[in-house]
Amino acid sequence: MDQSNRYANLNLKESDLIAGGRHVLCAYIMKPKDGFGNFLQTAAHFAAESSTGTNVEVSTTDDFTRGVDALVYEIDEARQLMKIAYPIELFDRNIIDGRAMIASFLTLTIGNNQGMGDVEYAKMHDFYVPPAYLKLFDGPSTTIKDLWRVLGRPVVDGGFIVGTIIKPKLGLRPQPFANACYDFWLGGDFIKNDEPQGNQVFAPFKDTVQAVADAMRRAQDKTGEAKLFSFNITADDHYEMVARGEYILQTFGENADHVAFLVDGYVAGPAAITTARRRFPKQYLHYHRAGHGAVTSPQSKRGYTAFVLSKMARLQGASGIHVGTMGFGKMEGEASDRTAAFMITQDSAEGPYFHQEWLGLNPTTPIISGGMNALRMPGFFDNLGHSNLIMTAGGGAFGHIDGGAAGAKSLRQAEQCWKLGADPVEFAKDHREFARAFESFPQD
Ligand code: CAP
Ligand code: MG
Repeated sequence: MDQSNRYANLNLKESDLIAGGRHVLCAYIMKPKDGFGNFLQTAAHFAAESSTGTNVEVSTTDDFTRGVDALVYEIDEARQLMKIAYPIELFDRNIIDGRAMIASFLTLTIGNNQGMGDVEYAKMHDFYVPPAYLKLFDGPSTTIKDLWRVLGRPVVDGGFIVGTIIKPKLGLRPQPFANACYDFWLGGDFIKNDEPQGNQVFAPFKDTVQAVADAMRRAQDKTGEAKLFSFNITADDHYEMVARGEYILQTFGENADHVAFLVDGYVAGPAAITTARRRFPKQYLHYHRAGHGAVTSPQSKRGYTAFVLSKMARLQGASGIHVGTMGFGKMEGEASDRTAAFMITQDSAEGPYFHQEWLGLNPTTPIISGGMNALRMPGFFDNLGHSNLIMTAGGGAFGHIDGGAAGAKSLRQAEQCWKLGADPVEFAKDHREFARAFESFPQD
């Protein structure tokens, strides 16, 4: 059934849609399946299935429903590009407070349309949020400024936060885990749980929390510096997440503001992010994106990009999100990763297809991680252009031949070397831990 006469209007101008302020705009790369409709017909069917329609006309349609149809307003078949305008009235809002929800945004824009019989593939590469809808999202309640404040640094350009992930990824019992924390904190600032670490039988959660709290107190006393820990509170059950967060804050006591909460936001979903954001608004909300590659990988032609994931995370209120290493680390990366790192930080930013004004919504920190070590950092910072961020290096710290503390110091020295524009070989002559990184890690 050709629905292009109803769900497409190529006379609509994007500038008018933006000026009208009543539409979310989404850009997709889409390929129709052979043997069905042409590009426009398939795009229109995609818009129908993503808003008010189905595969046949229904008798219950009335003028009002037609008024909230999603509309294809731009296509470029050669680039497989389609842009769809979604009236913001389509998106579900909370009954408790009228706030928006990412679950609804995804259900419509990346929902049934991912499995349509006449669509070979479709992937969202960018979206635009108008002010009337943007203001309904929570946005971040804490930012990197809160971490810089705890670290006793300037809250503007407080600089590079040297972080790690306690490795091995799993298997450490509570005391060896806390010992690794103490060791790293002798040289570093920030430690995170690895994404699967929680309440494994060999590392009971409460024992680990108590041991880490003690290690933090000892490391702070030893160094005279504040230290930070990002605890994984991810769970299927909202009340489990709350119970974990409450126990951590109670145990850390006077150091409660040294604690961030990590949520595996892709696998646990938007509800888990919002649980942490709303129940613990004072804690830095660390969005780990493990699993995102299933849809965001450049190899995937379905789903959405890592850029879109990062933009949704800022809307939801992530204080920081992993944005990849743009090919300088071990994980897949692409040019739009760099765009994502700016989109989530700036108040006025360009995306691959849309400009976005964030209207004062708090920024989200780029968290750089994945195969990073002292040797890979200068190239990475050259690419990004700044180091006002959190970098977590697990192997890059505990893989250092002199241990975690030396690994931490090598990471800090690597950033100093980049900032000074110094020659790494010359710089290494006066910085032992950085020099020993050359013996610890393969030179790419
Ligand atoms: C990094 C890491 C992070 C990845 C996630 C890991 O460890 O802890 O989960 O950075 O990827 O488990 O691999 P290493 P991304 O420092 O030892 O590589 O940041 O791209 O989401
Ligand atoms: Mg990890």
